Amino acid sequence: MLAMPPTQDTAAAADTPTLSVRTVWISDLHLGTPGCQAKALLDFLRDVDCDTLYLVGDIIDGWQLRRSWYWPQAHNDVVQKLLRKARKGTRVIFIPGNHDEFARKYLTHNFGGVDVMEEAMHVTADGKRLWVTHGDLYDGVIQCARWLAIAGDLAYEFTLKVNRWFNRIRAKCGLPYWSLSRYLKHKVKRAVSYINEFENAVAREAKKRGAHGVVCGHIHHAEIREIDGVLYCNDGDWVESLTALVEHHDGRLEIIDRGDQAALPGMLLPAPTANVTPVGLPVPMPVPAGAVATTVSPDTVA
Ligand SMILES: [Mn+2]
Repeated sequence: MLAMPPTQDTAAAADTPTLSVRTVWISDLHLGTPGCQAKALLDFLRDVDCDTLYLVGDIIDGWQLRRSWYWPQAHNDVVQKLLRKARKGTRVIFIPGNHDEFARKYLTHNFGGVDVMEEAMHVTADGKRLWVTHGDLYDGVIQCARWLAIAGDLAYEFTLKVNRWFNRIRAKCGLPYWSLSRYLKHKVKRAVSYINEFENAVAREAKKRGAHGVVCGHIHHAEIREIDGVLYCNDGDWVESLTALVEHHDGRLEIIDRGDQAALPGMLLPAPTANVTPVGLPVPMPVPAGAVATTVSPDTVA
């Protein structure tokens, strides 16, 4: 386990949670990548107090860390904050995703108070049974064409990078933020049906398990809606949309959106960014089609 740096204690002592909820679900933090918005995430973790915290996959990005090591202090701070919550009595459950599949070797283990589980069945205060899974196991591309998933991941990373350069130039010209990923996603019909298939598949699986609903991540698009009688909840991500799913003490579910706190590294822009875009995915898209874009707003989906 990582040692806690001395600065951390002082920082942690200043914590004054302003939001008290029963449960928090976050996923797709992608710690270990430049895309991870660790500062905004840390602020959120400081603000929230909960009985149970689910880390719903793609927490640490093993795929990218293997390619090149990237681990700034802020990412350490996030890990420390999570472990601290576990020490202070929050039940922390980690359900690995595809980017941190290395952790699947440790299912049923407990590390520093964090339980590692393949999936979980959460019961809300008002008795709803919610099946919790990252979702990649129901993603056809990841299951059937791993090389394609990795290619899609590289393309996504590249698009984020291009997007940052592009908007830096726009900012210098006094133009507002414009999301390349969002543009691409609307251009790519296959992305829409791909997302649709994913959502339907996890909803079907939840039904099979006798759950009232499902909580997942993976596609980087937060949403609560009903699919064929199943409550579909996606907690979004901390790369672009900066969202979490919470359960209030009465069992009510809500998406917390910290998108207005997005910061693009190295930019002088005040960032209205993630408001505009709950974008894309680390998700494996057929490559030429603009591997980037996989989210879609409900109104564009049949
Ligand atoms: Mn994933």
